[in-house]
Amino acid sequence: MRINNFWRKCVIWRFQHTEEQIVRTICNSHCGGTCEMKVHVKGNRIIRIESGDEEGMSHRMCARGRAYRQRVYAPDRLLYPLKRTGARGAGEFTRVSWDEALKTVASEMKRLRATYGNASILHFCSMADAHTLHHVQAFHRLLCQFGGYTAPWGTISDEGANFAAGMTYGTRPKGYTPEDYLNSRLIIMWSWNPVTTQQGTNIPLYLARAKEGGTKIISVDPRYTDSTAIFADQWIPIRPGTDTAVFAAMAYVIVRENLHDKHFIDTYTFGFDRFRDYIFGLEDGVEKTPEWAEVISGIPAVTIAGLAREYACTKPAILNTSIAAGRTAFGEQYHRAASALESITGNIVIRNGGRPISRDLMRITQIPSPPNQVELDASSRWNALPYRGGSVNSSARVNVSLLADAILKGKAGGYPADYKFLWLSNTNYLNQLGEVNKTIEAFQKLEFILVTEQFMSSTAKYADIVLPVCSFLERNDLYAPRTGGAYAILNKAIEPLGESKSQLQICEAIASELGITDYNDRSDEEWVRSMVTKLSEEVEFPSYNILRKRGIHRLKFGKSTPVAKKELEDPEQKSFPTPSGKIEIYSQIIDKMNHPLIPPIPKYLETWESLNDHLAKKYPLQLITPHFNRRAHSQFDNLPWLRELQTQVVTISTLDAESRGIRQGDMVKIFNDRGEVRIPAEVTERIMPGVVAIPQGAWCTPDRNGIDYGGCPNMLTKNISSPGGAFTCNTALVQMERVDDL
Ligand SMILES: Nc1nc2c(c(=O)[nH]1)N[C@H]1C(S)=C(S)[C@@H](COP(=O)(O)OP(=O)(O)OC[C@H]3O[C@@H](n4cnc5c(=O)[nH]c(N)nc54)[C@H](O)[C@@H]3O)O[C@H]1N2
Ligand SMILES: Nc1nc2c(c(=O)[nH]1)N[C@H]1C(S)=C(S)[C@@H](COP(=O)(O)OP(=O)(O)OC[C@H]3O[C@@H](n4cnc5c(=O)[nH]c(N)nc54)[C@H](O)[C@@H]3O)O[C@H]1N2
Ligand SMILES: [Mo]
Repeated sequence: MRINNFWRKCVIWRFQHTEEQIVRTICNSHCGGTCEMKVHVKGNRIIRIESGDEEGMSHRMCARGRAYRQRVYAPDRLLYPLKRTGARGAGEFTRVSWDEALKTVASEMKRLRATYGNASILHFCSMADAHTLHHVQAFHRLLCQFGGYTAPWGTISDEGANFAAGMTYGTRPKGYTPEDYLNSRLIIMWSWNPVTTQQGTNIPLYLARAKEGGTKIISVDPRYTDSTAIFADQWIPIRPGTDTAVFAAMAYVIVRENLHDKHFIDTYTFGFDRFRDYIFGLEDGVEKTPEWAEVISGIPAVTIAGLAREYACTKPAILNTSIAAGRTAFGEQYHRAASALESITGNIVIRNGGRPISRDLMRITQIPSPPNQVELDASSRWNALPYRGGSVNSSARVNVSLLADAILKGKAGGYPADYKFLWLSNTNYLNQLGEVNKTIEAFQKLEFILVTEQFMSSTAKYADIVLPVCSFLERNDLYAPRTGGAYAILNKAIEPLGESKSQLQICEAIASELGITDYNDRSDEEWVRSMVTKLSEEVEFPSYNILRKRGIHRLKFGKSTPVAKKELEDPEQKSFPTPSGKIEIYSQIIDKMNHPLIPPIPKYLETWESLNDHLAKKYPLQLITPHFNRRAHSQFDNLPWLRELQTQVVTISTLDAESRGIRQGDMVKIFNDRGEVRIPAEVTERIMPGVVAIPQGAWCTPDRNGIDYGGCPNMLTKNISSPGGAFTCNTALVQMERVDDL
C-alpha cells in the first residue's frame, strides 16, 4: 500500500513537472467540418482542447469538438479486443488477447474464402472519420491482397447527388465556396440547415455577412430550422419528397415567361428541348404548372411562381440544394432537376473544368492496392457512370444501403454472391441504415462479423470479434477532403489508449496473421510525408514540416465565374466529361441504361409511401430524420456534456398533436409495420402539419419486444435504395400516439 502511494506521488510529481505542449490538428469527426483544434497535452494526457486561432473567418469549433476530450477518455471506450460470449446483439463479450482475436479473424477469413470464395467477404468503411491513411484504402489494400472481396458501391449519404452530378456534368457534385455566398444577391436554402450541419466551412458566418450585405435568403424546408430562424426572409414549408415537382413548376414558369437564359442553354447544355417538352406536358399530357405542383407539395401556386421569377431574375443567385431532400425515394431526380433549373437560368458555378479539385487530389493521396479480383468479375450498367459513390468506387453491384437485403437473399435474390463474412469499420451500420430490424435479421444469418470500433455501438453488439481502434488524436494521418479546400495533418497528440491500435496497425496485424508479407513497409509519418510530397507536385502546397507545425492548409479557390473559364471561352472544346461534352439536362448515359424509373431528363416521380399511398390511411404522417447538433450521426451520442445540450425528441406540429391528444413533453410512440420508437414529443409550430421529425443518430436500444427507447429513426425507415442509388431515409410513413402506460 505504501509503495503504491509512493509510485502515485512519483507519477503526480512527474506530471506536474512535465511541460505542457500544444498539438495542432483539426477536428475530424464526420460532420464535414474542418475546425482547427489546439490540443493541450501534458505527458501522455490531453488536458484541454481549444479552438484554433487561424486568421480571418476561421472555423471555430462547435460543442462536439470541444467535448472531444470527454470522448477520448470516455469510460465506455473500447480498449481491448473483445470476443462475443452471448447471443448476437445481447452485448455480452469477454476480453481476449490481440493474439487470440487476430488468430480467430484470420482463420475465419481463410475458412470462409476456402468454402465460399472471396466474393462472400463483404467489407464496408463509411466516411467516419474522413482521413487518408487510416481509412478505406487501408482495408481495401489488405482485402485485395487477400484475393478480393465485395465492396459495396454508393454512399449512405449523398449518392443521389453523386449520380446526378455524374450524369449531368460528368463529375462529382459541385459546391459553393464561402465567397460565392458573399457575392450572391439571393440564396435559396433548399433542404439546408447549415447552422446545424456546417458541411465543411464556417458557412453560417458567411451567410450572416451576406445578409448584412443585403442578400435575400429564402428557406424551403418542412421545418422552420435554426438556419431559417436566423437567416431567412421567407420560409416556404414543403412536403417531403416533392421537391422535384416544385422545380419542374419553377422551370415551367421561367420558360413560359421567357425568363430563361437562352445563350447559356444553347452554348453549354444538351437536351433542353426534351425537358421543355416534359414541363409543358407534351410528353405525358400534364403541364407542370404551379397549380399542379401545389397539390403535390403543399406550397401555394402563387408562392412557387414568385420564387421562380425571383430566382430567374436575380443574378447571381444561389440555389443551395442540400442533400436531405435527395435522401428520398427517387432522390436523384431532385438533384438532376436542381441542376436543370440552375442551367436554364445560367446560375451555375463550376470550377476547374468542372472537376472539383480536391477529388482529383484525393486520388493522389490514396494508398495503392492491387486490383480487386471480385470486382473484375462483376459487370453492370453502373460501369458507365464516372463515379459510383464514395468508398472504393466498386462495381460489385451491391448498393451500400442493401447489405441486409444482399445477405438475406444472396444469389437466389439476384445478388452476385452469397455473403458470409462482414467486416464493418468506421460505421454504425445497423443504426444508420434503413429498417434496423431487417439488418438485425441479416446479421443473425452471417457466419462471422468483425467490427473495428471505439465504442460498443449498436452494430458492434452483433460482432463476433470487436477490435479496438484508437481515435484520430492517437495517430498520425493526413486529412484530404472530398469536397472542401482544407488539407490538414492530423498530428498524433497522445499514444493510443489501452490496447487500442490505429487502423493501419490493425490491418497490418491481420495481414501478418494471413501470411501476407508485403502489406506495409512504411511508418505513418513516411506515408504522410510522401502524400504531401505528391500533393505539392500538383498544387501549391506547404512543405511537410511546415504543414506538420501548422496543422492545416486551405487551398485558395479563384474568384468564381458562372462556369469554368475554360468552358466559357471555348464551349466547342467539349470540356464537360459527358458524352456530349456539355451539361446534360438530357443524359445520354441514362438513356442507355433504359431503366423505367431513371428517366433521361429529370422528372417528378411520386415516392413510395407518399400521402397518396394506401398505407397513408394507417400511417398518415411523413417521417423525416434530420441531422442533430450535438451528434455527428451516431457519434458523440454517449457523451454527458453533449447530452445536456439537447434531448432526443420527435417534433410534431401543434395541429397533429392536438388531434392526437399529445402535449409538449408527452411520451409518445411512433410506429409503422417496420418498428416502434418511444421518445418524448416536442409540440411546435416549427414543423409543417403532416410531417414529424426524429433526429438521426440516436443509438437504438430496443427492449425485449423490439421497442426502441433510444429514439433511432431507422427503426422506422425502409431498407431500400432509389433506382439511381439515392439513400432514402427521408421517405417513410408513420403513425404517432400518446403512451399512457408508462
Ligand atoms: N451537427 C451535425 N452536422 C453534420 C452531420 C451530423 O450528423 N451532425 N452530418 C454531416 C453529413 S455526413 C451530412 S451528409 C450533412 C447532411 O446535411 P443535410 O442533408 O443538409 O442535413 P439534414 O439535417 O438531413 O437535412 C437538412 C434539412 O432538410 C430538410 N428536409 C428533409 N427532407 C426534406 C425534403 O424532402 N425536402 C426539403 N426541401 N427539405 C427536407 C430537413 O428538415 C433539414 O432541415 O451534414 C453534415 N453535418
Ligand atoms: N435515418 C437516417 N439515417 C441516416 C441519415 C439520415 O439523415 N437519416 N444520414 C446518413 C448519412 S448522411 C450518413 S453520412 C450516415 C453516417 O453513418 P455512419 O458513417 O455509419 O455513422 P457514424 O455514426 O458516423 O458511425 C461511425 C462509427 O465509427 C466509429 N469511429 C469513429 N472513428 C473511427 C475510426 O477512426 N475507426 C473506426 N473503425 N471507427 C471509428 C464511431 O465510434 C461510430 O460508431 O448515416 C446515414 N443514415
Ligand atoms: Mo452524410
